[in-house]
Amino acid sequence: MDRPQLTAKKEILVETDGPVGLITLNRPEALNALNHGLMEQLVEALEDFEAAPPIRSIIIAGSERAFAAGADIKEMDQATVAQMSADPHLTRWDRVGKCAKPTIAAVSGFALGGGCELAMACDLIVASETAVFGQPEILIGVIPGAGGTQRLTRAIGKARAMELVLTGRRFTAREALSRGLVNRVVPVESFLSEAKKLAHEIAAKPPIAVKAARDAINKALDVDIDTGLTFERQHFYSLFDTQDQKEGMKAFIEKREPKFVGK
Ligand code: DAK
Repeated sequence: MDRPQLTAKKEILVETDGPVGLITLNRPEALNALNHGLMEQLVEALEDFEAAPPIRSIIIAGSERAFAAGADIKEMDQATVAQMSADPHLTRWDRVGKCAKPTIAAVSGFALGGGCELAMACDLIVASETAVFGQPEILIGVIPGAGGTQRLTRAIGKARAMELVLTGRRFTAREALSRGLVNRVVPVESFLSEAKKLAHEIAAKPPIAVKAARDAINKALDVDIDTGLTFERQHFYSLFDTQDQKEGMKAFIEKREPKFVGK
């Protein structure tokens, strides 16, 4: 996996850059609207990267014009309740937020509806100055259905989430940054390279500790403080069973860079 590899899967492109896996959404004719085929391929690619030990972090990117303009409206306009709630469609959407490796959304252009939800399901978001976020589902007679009401509310608070979801108003990358929804806003020409830089930085860290940190941070959103602190402490102690903890502390004492092996 040393050299970049590129695989075309029709609706997505899959590439590796050393320890970083890159999934690029590839339906330009529909602004990367997330249809069943794309979601199926996206989850397949995520699972392949999860199963590949050399991959330590994963980027999900769109194009400059669109990260994703939402779920495919043309695929669901005539759907019944039974069709909408049928597996595996639903589980595919949930799968992204449950990825076992760190995920970064590289967002430029439209990130609307399911596109915004897909970005929020990732651990981190790098946005270009042209990124436009929004949950416009109310404008087409529904509400966010892939996490928008939950993740947006946790990220920016009830009052702001309420306003954005009830009006369907779009918001800019700068607004998203000021509300804590995205990690950084960068010039459009460098949104992917900045996401890669961040992905490589995380990929160089001890992976078992990275996973423990992600699990503990995610836990903070779901449980009371005492339960969260207990969870954190258990993960902290468990890391003393890893070679990377021994190496990390030894390297500090010996004043050298650590060599992490993922064990
Ligand atoms: N679905 C299907 N096609 C789309 C699309 C979408 N979401 N967004 C854009 N397109 C298509 C357009 O139809 C057009 O195709 P043609 O007409 O050329 O064939 C092409 O992409 C270019 O779009 P426009 O011509 O509209 O381009 P503009 O620059 O004028 O406008 C826009 C760009 C992004 C403002 C506009 O396209 C737009 O408003 N798009 C829809 C945005 C939206 O409402 N998104 C939310 C969709 S609802 C769930 C999982 C997921 C979801 C729910 C539940 N479960 C698992 C339970 C998610 C729901 C949603 O996302």
